[in-house]
Amino acid sequence: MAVSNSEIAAVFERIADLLEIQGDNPFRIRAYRNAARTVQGLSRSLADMVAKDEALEELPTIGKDLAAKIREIVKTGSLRKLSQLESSVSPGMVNLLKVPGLGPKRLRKLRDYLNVHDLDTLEKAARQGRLRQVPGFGAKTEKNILRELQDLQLRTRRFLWAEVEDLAEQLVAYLRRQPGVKQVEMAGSYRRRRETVGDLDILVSASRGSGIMDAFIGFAAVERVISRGSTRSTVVLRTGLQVDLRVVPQVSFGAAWHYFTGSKAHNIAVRVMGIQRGWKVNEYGIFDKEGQRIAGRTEKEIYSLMGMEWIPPELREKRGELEAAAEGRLPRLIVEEDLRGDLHCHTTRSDGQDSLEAMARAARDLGHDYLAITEHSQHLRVAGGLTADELLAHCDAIDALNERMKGIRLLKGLEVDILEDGSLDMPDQVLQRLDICLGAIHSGFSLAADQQTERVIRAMDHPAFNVLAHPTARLMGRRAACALDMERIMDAALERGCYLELNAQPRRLDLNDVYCRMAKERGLKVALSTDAHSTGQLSYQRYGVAQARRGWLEKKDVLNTADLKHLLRALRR
Ligand code: DGT
Ligand code: CA
Ligand code: CA
Repeated sequence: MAVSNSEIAAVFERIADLLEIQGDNPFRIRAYRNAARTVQGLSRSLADMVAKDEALEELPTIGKDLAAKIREIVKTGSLRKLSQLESSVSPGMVNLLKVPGLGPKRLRKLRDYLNVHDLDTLEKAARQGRLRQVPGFGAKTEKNILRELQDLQLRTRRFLWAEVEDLAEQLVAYLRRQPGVKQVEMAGSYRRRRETVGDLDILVSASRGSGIMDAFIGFAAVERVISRGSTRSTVVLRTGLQVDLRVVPQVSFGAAWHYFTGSKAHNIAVRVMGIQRGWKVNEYGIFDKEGQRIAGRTEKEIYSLMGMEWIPPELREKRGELEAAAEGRLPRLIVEEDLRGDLHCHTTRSDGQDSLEAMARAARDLGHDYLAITEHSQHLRVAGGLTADELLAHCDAIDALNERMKGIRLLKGLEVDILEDGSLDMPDQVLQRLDICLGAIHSGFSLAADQQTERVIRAMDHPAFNVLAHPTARLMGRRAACALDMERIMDAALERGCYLELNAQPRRLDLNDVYCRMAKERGLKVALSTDAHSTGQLSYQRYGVAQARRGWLEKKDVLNTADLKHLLRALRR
């Protein structure tokens, strides 16, 4: 089976991590990270491009050297360069890189002073209060590291939803192609669209003697088999992702699908409702007192027997969905087609990989009515942030393209840094020229909750401010959310006519589901934006929509479901 783009991106990320530990050249490290991002955001399969002998060198950020590496990965399934690096860096050190706030420089210091060489020795040193004795480390850092270590343990072995998407889709398609197979469906957290998944759960119904288990174990991305039975098998894929496959009879497929979709809390609540009616509810169906199966073939049967509408999987977290379904007041969840445009993206003018025109065309091809161009401001130097003059020139370029190009309207925007005192990193008269102003925290992540909240509210006081971009600044698996009083921030946004973003980048998905719901309940609209850094990433809207649905959002709760006229009106404060 072909190597997926995600697998190639993961190889590049890993090389960058290892080089970083070795203290290699920062430009080289960045080149690998940029390449990983390009690969992840591509709309075409690299394996396909290699098979057709297309020029990979023409992709942004991919030079001759990286193109050769991609070919090697596609053709051999591995990369010699990575194996060499892996054997020269200890696995303990590699793990330490996962601790947020511990860059390679600090890691080397801890190694030299305290002989910290893996997570265990780090934890021990922190507990004994020895970290604070190292120059540049204090008691506060020590406490933060201990907290991060606990978080890390909770997070281990979970994958971003988007990271497993390719493989999950390929595996399901592969299983559906097997002879004798009647139905194949994904269940578990993947189907509920949680932002991360622990493992994949797949259900199959197949005719007797179909050999489906052999086919499953024979899937090319399988690395090892953990268990193998006639109705259940578990394997681990090359990426480390575990997959459970269960074979269930068609008469109880709906019951099994419901059961293995979860969540566990939702299931238990459904079972209790059944017991109250004198029924038995399990993965084989709903059974009456005589033991007769009274539902089980479809999920709809199960819910309707309980007197409920069918509940979309994204809502099955026992957060009031059963009551809502019983009373016929489930939300009409937003779908991708409701979105009319995108309010956050970057071009080559700051740290994006595609030109202004390419981004505009790609957005138009997706059917968008509008696209906001929102480069960084100069405080964010590493991302090519713009000065006032540069932004004004960029606005001219956007105006000129709007003149020339039909079928989409580009909005002049900016993702301006919110400085530590809450002021915006751009003069007022320049901000006035914009159609939309996003504000974002890109530094000072560890301020105490009070200060951080004040900082954000002060930024929203600025009359040009429209949307708080990726509000908590979290990067899943890499950086914890900023401490913020989100209720206060939402109230302040409402008072000022500002909005909060739901950033659709798979590692951000910020706001999370709970905060989306909190916004909806306050009547605060959310801007669902991709923050695309390439044309391919404009389709990340699907990740944002999934998170929005988990947060109970409907079309009316999302700012960019409005047409251009109403959007512009909503951006006027
Ligand atoms: P994950 O894999 O950690 O991202 O989360 P899930 O929700 O996919 O959990 P997983 O893979 O352990 O189990 C899949 C589903 O099976 C789960 O969502 C609900 C169901 N399930 C598992 N264990 C139990 C249980 O003890 N009781 C009930 N009622 N359901 C369970
Ligand atoms: Ca699972
Ligand atoms: Ca499982």
